[in-house]
Amino acid sequence: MIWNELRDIIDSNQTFVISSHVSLDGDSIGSQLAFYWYLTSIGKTVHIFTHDPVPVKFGFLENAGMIKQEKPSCGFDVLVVLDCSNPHRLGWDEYKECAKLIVDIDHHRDNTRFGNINIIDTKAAATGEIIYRFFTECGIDYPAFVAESLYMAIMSDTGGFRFSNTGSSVLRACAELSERGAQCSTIYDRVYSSRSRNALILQSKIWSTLKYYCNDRVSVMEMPLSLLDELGAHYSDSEGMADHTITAEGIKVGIMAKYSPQETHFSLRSRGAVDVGKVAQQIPGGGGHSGAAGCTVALPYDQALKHILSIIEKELD
Ligand SMILES: [Mn+2]
Repeated sequence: MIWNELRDIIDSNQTFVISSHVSLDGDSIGSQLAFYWYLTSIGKTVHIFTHDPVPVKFGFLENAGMIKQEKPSCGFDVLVVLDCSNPHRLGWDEYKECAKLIVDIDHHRDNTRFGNINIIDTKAAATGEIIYRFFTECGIDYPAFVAESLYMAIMSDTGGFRFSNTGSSVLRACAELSERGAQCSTIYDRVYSSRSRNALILQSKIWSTLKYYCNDRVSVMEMPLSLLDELGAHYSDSEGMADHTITAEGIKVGIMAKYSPQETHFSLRSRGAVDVGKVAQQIPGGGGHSGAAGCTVALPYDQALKHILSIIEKELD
């Protein structure tokens, strides 16, 4: 069984680095913290190094302060990469030199299987759900704050249990996490109802850019990155706006665009009519799930938007 292989690697090594993708989200943070707890609880030496910092709203999670923005030096036994479809998304190129072995645990279907062991379950709603199963199936008993991290991971990647990946296995897992002490409404409030005042002003500006394209089947909202400085807002304050793009009737694809003068990042959303993961994959470096995906086009916004709309138009027909 795959868990035996994983446990063999863990048992026969001592020093670990945990990491995840750039621009951390609830799943990447919750998964890393749960795995960090497990490794430290059995006496391993563990560091968490990520390219980007933990957004403020996730800072309440136990051990969130252990997630450091340092480049790992060499000489670790194992690099554990969680919730990251390919090593470029780590944000640092030296990943291969930093450890003898790579463990890759993920649920993205475009995962490139870059590890020495790859535990990829594309049916899992979150990487946190895979780790929950690891703990459960191996009889690993964990404290309430770890249940909280796992709950956070699953809640985030299901959009607060609204997305189509919210099945019975997700709800059963979360029922147990709740029994183990995860404070569901507190976590929800921290993530979805604790925005700064500047964040709401930023979001109101983003809402005001809403436009419809492709015979009202695609909706687009945009944010120039310069707006952040102007308003004193953080990049993470715009998180969640992509999910709003898909909420209007008749919309098949929602686009949230964030751009600098040189390049444009698109977050894509769909409710099933179009596989936006496939759309994103047509841009180098892009990818994701069928309902939520992302890509970066190395063009100014207007040109980049034309390009992505032309790809989506083909998928709509
Ligand atoms: Mn995830």
